[in-house]
Amino acid sequence: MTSSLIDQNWAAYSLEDHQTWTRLYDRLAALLPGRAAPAFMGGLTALDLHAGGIPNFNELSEALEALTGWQVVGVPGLVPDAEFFALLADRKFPAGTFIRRPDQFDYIQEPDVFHDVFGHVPMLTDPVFANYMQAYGEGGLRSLRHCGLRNLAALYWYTVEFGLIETPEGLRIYGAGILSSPAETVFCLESPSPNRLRFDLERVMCTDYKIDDFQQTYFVISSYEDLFHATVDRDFAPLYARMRNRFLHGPQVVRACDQVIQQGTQTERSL
Ligand code: HBI
Ligand code: FE
Repeated sequence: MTSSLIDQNWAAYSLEDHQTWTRLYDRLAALLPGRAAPAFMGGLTALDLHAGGIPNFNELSEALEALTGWQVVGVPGLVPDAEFFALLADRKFPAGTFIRRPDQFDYIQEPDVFHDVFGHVPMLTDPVFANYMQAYGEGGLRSLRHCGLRNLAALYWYTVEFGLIETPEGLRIYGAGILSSPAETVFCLESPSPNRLRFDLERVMCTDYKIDDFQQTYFVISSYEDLFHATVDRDFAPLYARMRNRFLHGPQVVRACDQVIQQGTQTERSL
């Protein structure tokens, strides 16, 4: 397999690049207390991620490796599925090295260094979540042989990117797609619009999702242990055979068998 890995070339970032990081960081940091999951907040602290500028991947990897054995490696953008899964299975998280332009401040489709590092890397300090990410990579490689990629990708979407977790203090965010967006960080917890449903593996894997707007449904896990065991203790082959790479439910649907925490009004959209 050819490799997409590139050097971060940290010294080449401009002052404006670092300032974009700082502005994004400051805006998110003010919103995180009481909204982000404790594991995410702990990760920010443990890795000393701060508003000072774009982190150096070598230093970040050293700190992360000491905690959970993960590393952060540079990529130019989206990498092919098989390579993406192989990297996760090897406990290497591929992070985009570029940063969004100032005019893309609120929304960008390709994962940049802010989304990948600020959004994803803190959760990799949690030992159980770190194991889930590796298991996801291993499952991803198997999904390619079973034509299950589309259904497995929905699992990534509704957990790693847009997941919520229940805590004694209330719902909290652990999904990187939310935590790198100031607007969705507030919307996902406070808006009456989206559904908030209890996580169910098979339900999630056959649910379609929006990639260009706030989510219409968020799935809530009870713990990272539950999420890990729901996936590793399970043979996905029969699931893939049943689902056949198709989605059965639209992104806004609430079903009679769902465990509903809150049924959304579906009245708010915005990006
Ligand atoms: N590449 N850099 C990068 N980041 C991703 O999240 C990513 C990817 N390639 C493929 C991919 N995701 C999908 O296969 C998964 O989301 C399922
Ligand atoms: Fe992401």
